Amino acid sequence: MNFPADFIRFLKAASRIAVLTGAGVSQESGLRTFRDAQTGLWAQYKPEDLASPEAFARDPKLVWDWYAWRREAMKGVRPNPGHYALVELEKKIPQFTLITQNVDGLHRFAGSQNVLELHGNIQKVRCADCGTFTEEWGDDSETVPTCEKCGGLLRPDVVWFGEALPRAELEAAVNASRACQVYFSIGTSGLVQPAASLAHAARNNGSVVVEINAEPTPLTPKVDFAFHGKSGEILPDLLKAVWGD
Ligand code: BV8
Ligand code: ZN
Repeated sequence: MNFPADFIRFLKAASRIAVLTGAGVSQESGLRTFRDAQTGLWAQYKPEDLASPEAFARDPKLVWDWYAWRREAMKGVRPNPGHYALVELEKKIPQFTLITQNVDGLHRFAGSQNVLELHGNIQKVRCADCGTFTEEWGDDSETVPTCEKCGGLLRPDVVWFGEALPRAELEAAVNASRACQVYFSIGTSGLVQPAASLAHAARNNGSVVVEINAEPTPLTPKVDFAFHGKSGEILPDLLKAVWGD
């Protein structure tokens, strides 16, 4: 991939960079993206219909099983070159904030340090009533495991549609987007709020906005630079073009 000279100059001079990633950066690790069709038993369901408090209230077992299936599908899944390129980028930039919508934990697994998980983490489980986190739970296939402390139902520690994002992470993400010199939107369709609005906070603060995505999105017409292709290929190319490694 060739990068424009002014883009390379911006990056070389940048000391404050914010990055928002979505499911697209995990696609080359073998994880289907949020809007890819679901497979097998789950093909009949739309993720948005399962990832909600209403769905969990209506049929907790169905929702619990869906997350158990997704956790199972993640076993053996490893970060790809795109994740590792972001680890390298963080080492080069004094103030680097990695904001992710992904719940797969692959950025931390790859070695990224300053990661804001806006939508939680699918590997973590908490009590729906008292909020107590738990590392292990019964695997009774008939019922949803319950909290040892209060008997409440356990649930994945992710943000469902209609639920508020974790305040500290969202605040840090907004501040990073407002303060950065360069903002990257990588592997996200830019449809989910409020994550999608971070790019506008960056634009309003005069940041250079860059999109790296397999296909155009509603953000594409508003960015300064758009690179369409696989993030697992473009990001390593970018590191090479700007820093030679
Ligand atoms: C909230 C965790 C309020 C769960 C997720 C109407 C208008 C505007 C907004 C709304 C509306 N109605 C409702 C809302 C709000 C709603 C929302 O935004 N809905 C959308 C769908 C319209 N938002 C919420 O409900 C949020 N909460 O607003 O609360 C509130 C406030 C105070 C108090 C109470 C309530 C909560 C949103 C969080 C939902 N949880 N995940 C789980 O995972 O099970 S979101 C889910 O979608 C995933 O986290 C995912 O990351 C996220 C976004 O999807 P993407 O990451 O973008 O993935 P997608 O598949 O869409 O795109 C992938 C892209 O990658 C594609 O473009 C593809 O081309 C590209 N790609 C593929 N391969 C590659 C690639 N790119 C590069 N390289 C590749 N190899
Ligand atoms: Zn409890």
